Amino acid sequence: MNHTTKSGFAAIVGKPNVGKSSLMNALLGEKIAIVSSKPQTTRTRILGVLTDGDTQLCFLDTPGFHKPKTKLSGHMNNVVTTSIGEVDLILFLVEPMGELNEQELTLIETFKARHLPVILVINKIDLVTPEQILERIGALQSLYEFAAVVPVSVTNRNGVDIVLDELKRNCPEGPFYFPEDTLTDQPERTIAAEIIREKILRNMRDEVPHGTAVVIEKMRERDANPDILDIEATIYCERDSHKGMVIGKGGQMLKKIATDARMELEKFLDTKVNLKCWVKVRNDWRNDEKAIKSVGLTYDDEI
Ligand SMILES: Nc1nc2c(ncn2[C@@H]2O[C@H](COP(=O)(O)OP(=O)(O)OP(=O)(O)O)[C@@H](O)[C@H]2O)c(=O)[nH]1
Ligand SMILES: [Mg+2]
Repeated sequence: MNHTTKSGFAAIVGKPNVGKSSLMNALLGEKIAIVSSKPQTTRTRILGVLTDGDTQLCFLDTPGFHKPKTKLSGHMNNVVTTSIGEVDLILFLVEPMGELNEQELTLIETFKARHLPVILVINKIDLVTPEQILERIGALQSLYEFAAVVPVSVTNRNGVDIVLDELKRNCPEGPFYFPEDTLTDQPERTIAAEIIREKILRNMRDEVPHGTAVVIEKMRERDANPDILDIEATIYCERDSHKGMVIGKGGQMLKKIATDARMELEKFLDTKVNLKCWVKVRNDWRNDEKAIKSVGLTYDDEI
């Protein structure tokens, strides 16, 4: 068979909250990465695979690149720089307005060192005027020679197909890395834990959700009724006072989080789910290497 295929890894990078995970989900047409209005939602590298005709694109959604404040955020930033070092292409996401921050300028310096094709995605254009978009494009093009510049609104699904065209155009030739029906390498347990964490992020305010981690203790079809999947999860938080807030008055907050999570889990796993969540305290776990490891968040060098 003399049939040329294209395949490549593309890292999705940018500062926190610019819409990286939203864009990956939109490109894949499936939600595999959680999304919230709070910065630093994504904590690890999330693989998403899109096989479209002769091209296979392997996306690495990464945590927002930021000024690290805890050991965990150091790990998160490492995921970004390592990913940039391992891919064929970069999708660099920026907001449509405001100044670029120090971390974004650092990312651009990293691109220069790697000589990779970088597709600049200006996201959230639904929030600005066409004049502001043009101004933004000009300012960014003076900093780097991007392979393409695509203004996008993931929310309105505006421009997402153009990003896909540019990815295909810039993708190198090569054999597929994964079977054609692969979507992600995340185990169902990991996705389940992330869905619960997303509901914590969406239901709670301030610093509490950032200090939580979710571990699935059990995920099993019920012996007496295999149509029901029993899931047990522990929500770790970093202080006693946070535990109280996660549980809420009369257990209301935890109930809301668990109900929201169960509904999405049932849709995602296409089965009835019985979800039990416990809340435990692990003091200042985000600065404790052992604890970071035990909740599965150490940075792993391998794809
Ligand atoms: N107005 C607007 N909001 C958007 C758009 N795309 C994403 N968002 C919102 O931006 C917020 C952040 O989205 P995420 O996809 O979680 O951002 P991220 O870059 O992955 O964030 P981190 O994982 O924290 O680095 C969410 O509230 C999204 O709904 C867009 O095109 N327009
Ligand atoms: Mg994200």
